[in-house]
Amino acid sequence: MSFRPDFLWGGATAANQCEGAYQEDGRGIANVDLMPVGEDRLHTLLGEHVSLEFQEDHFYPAMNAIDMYHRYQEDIALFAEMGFKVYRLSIAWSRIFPEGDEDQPNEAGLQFYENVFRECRKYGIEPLVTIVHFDCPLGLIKKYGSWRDRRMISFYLNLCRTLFTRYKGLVKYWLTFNEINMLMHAPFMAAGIAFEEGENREQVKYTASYHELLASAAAVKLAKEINPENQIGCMMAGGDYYPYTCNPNDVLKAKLEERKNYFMIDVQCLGYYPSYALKELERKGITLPVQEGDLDLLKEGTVDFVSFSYYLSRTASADPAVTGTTGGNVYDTLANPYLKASEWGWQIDPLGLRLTLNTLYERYHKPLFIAENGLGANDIPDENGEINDDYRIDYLRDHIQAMKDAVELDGVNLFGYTMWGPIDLVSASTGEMKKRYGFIYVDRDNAGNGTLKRFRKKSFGWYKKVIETNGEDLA
Ligand code: BGP
Repeated sequence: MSFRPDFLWGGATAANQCEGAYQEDGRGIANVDLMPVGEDRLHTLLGEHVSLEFQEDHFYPAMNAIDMYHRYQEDIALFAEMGFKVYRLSIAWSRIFPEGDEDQPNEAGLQFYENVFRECRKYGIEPLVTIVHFDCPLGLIKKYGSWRDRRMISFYLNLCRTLFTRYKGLVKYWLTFNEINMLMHAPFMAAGIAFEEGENREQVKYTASYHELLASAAAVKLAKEINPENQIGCMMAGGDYYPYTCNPNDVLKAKLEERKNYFMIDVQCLGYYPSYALKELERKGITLPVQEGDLDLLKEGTVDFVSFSYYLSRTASADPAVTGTTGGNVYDTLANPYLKASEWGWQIDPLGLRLTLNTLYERYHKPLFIAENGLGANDIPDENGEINDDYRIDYLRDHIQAMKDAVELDGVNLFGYTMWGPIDLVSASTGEMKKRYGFIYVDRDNAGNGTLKRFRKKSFGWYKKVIETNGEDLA
């Protein structure tokens, strides 16, 4: 057998992309609610000219999403039917602390997640909880400017303390921040940073990321204090960088690009800022607001395991004459002529997953978990209303084979896989519904029309068999 017998197979979602019910049971507004579909989405997620109020002529898909808030029982039953061992989901921070800085949590929000976890447990599904999957309560953005302000650490820790205490015995696996490096690429979407006129954006991003790293380290310590059984991971938007050619300049360029993504999880895994990052800060004239005790905290709060999302590899060239970019998870990359791409331009590279697993394992020697991987496609029901998504099966089969190779041939320690979006949900980058990832189809379109009815795609039965055979039968 390639995969360990207790390998955690499952799927991953994020609160704002599936729950909806954005104002129900005391939930507050968050950055993720304020990202409209259409041409204003991109600058908003980048933190430029962000409107902190809803605008009448815009459609905000997170408001209702796929209404999982009311349908979680039906959805978890479908996950259980596929044999899920794990379900990765996130907490909407503003359900628990509607403004973000209250002393006391909102009981209705806590009860909702307790119900969800109990529902998972009913089927023997292990919940894996992302504490923050991009969201930040609007109150914290307006009052403190979000993660630029050090006080965010204590608000975040309030949330963590509440969750670790309330769900002790129900939840054991936690991720402190989803795709933590995304803060550097999409600061408003990933961390609620709306830039002000004339401010030094690089400084803001590095300060905010410093605060998140301190918060993450403190959360790891707290989780262990509350329950030594807790296992805490970091989470990175992953994918190796390839040099465009074997010209050493391209090789160097690829390494430099890669570091921009690694420096944050380097801190979470190693417990200190790597020397290349310190040099980079020095060159840029950026200072970190270090206070007494911070560096010890980073050392004491390293993670137990490393999780990451993998959709694509990236390519870098030192030669400005090499142009031709293609879409990628939020930010573009040079197109790799050896690879095909999805309808959204994300290049499909299963071998890149094996390479990335190896890179991460060699870098940190910690257990690995693939927290996201999948294919966004515009599924069209056939004349019988069925979705024959063989393209999705092919994509997932090739990626699972690659991770099998990483385990079997390279000896990588991998303990779980949650594909992204087991049920169709709102796309983070575009806000579309038609960019579908699921095994389960949801009847809803980009404008929010549809019955919200769920039905199984062809890939549903395929994944069920993969789980049943612990990844042995991928046919
Ligand atoms: C990751 C996010 C997810 C998810 C996924 C797919 O960056 O963690 O929230 O959405 O990408 O991206 P998209 O929805 O843009 O297709």
